[in-house]
Amino acid sequence: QKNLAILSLDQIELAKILLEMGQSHLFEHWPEPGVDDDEKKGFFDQVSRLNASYPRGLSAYIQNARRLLADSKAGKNPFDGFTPSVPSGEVLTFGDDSFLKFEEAGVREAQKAAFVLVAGGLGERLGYNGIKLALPSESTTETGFLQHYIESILALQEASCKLTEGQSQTEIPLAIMTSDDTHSRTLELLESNAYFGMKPTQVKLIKQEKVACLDDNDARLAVDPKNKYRIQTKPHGHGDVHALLYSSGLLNVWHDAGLKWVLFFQDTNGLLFKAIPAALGVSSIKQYHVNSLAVPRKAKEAIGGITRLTHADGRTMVINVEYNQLDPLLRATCYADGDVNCETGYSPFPGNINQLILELDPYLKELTKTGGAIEEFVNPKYKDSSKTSFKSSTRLECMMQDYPKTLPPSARVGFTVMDTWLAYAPVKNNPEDAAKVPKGNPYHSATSGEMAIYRANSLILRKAGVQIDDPVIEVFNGQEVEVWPRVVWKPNWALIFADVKSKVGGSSVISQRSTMVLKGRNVYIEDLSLDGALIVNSVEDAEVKVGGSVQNKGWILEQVDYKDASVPEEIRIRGFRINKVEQEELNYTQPGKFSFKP
Ligand code: UGB
Repeated sequence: QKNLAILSLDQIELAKILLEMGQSHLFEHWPEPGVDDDEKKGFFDQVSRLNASYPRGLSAYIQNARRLLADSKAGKNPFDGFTPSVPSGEVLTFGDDSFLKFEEAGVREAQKAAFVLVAGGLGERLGYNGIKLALPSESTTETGFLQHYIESILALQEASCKLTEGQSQTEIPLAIMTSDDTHSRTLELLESNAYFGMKPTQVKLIKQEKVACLDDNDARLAVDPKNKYRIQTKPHGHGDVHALLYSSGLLNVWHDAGLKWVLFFQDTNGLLFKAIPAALGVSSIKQYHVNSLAVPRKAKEAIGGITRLTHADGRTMVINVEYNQLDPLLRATCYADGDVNCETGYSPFPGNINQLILELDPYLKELTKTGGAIEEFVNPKYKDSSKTSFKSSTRLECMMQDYPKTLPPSARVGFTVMDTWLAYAPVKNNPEDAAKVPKGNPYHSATSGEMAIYRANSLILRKAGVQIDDPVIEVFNGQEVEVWPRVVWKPNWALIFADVKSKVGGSSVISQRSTMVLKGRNVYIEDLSLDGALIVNSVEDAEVKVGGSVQNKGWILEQVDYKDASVPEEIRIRGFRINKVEQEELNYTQPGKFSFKP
């Protein structure tokens, strides 16, 4: 009471909310006015932020927490009354006619799209000290994930405008969700690299706030152990992205600008943009309000499973069931063996890769109702079976893929399955954990993420008629991986399969030990025989034909131990470094037509 005198009117309102919500313990230890007054004001600044950043405020958070904690204590199953079954979706095969049709439709639609990158996670599982967006996606060109994403969006923007002769907007917006853990480093990465060619106004950073931690089943907010004038906070999860897009006004801006699609994606998937055009084409042709990208999933793999849930009362939805919930749900219903592979060698439930495509208009209408609030969950670690106290404080969490849970049955919710080699190779696990992944399951490490890029590019070239040697198996950081020729191209060289086909001709051959880097829009490969390293750099207006026999000592992969602290972390976590012994490097800096044939 005595401390009220030092507070502003707004702060007094907040104090009342806290008292009404049973949070008086937060002030119990406060000394007389005059002592630590700045800290006390700082406390209310924090409470004000917590209140403003949660849909319907802090009291709603506490109420939701009480309800979810009571459900958790009672052992209530979130899937009560629901029976899971295998859903049907669009299954695409790379390179066939329908794939090409979807890709073209996707490129056409792209200029009506906005991209949203969720990058607030620190990536504890990877244990990398920097932000994941700065990590090289591969070490041949050392292109970081953010750079690759931005260059892909720019290439898409250009291709889309070209295809439709610039009928509408020409700048595809990119929103990046950051958090206190990643915000300043993401901004710095963009600023120190001139936004990787994007206009700074095209990129919007939206920062998610953490949420208050909870000490007990009454949802008493936890005092920060490091500062008695602060509430302890933890991340709320990637589901925050919906509320932030709504509250920042971005969705309205995009809607008013005539955009039609919002595409969500994660921080470390170097393959993703190979899948995006076709997936967007599916959304457009099938008129999906929600389209989730999926890949065949190995049973027990740490990615959610897309499942049809049918309730006893007739309700039905197609939704991601998170990996830790899928097995118990299946066992408790009609799949006695739980999450196991079927005769295809994969789980019958496709794997969610958290790439969502939402149609903007119905999305905005829904968020106008909900404010972007997403169904949450709580995962307290109880001290004992009485479930009355926690080992450490907990908090509510939410996931962006749970957005469809609140949609009416009339919503058109679908999914698109693509080959894993084409669409999904995230970098999530540290070398030690990756090496322990059960045999046959993906490592999801920096090593496998990089190798997957070479494999995808090699397979795409093969499909376009280039003869590519088979890979060899090598072990890096305890992980057995296929090593294909290190083929890398910039997104503006080829975005979709039709681009690749138009840029390789004749009969070309690439040996397994080769490296090929293509930087330049108009580089054409014709009758090339490559055994070594070939690097082509060319300006926009140069048209370059590369062929003939290129042979040199090439670039060699050398083993590195992840425990060797003398090696930079980015390299160590892959288990190899590239020794650039010898290469043919071609640089075309002037406009004109050129031909290279040694
Ligand atoms: N992220 C945020 O932006 N904010 C947060 O508070 C937390 C994360 P993780 P997760 O693709 O393999 C997801 O930690 O959550 C960003 C799906 O739920 O890498 O364990 C973070 O920066 C799962 O169904 O993954 O699992 C990153 O970009 C499956 O699809 C993204 O959110 C799995 O990803 C994902 O965070 C997968």
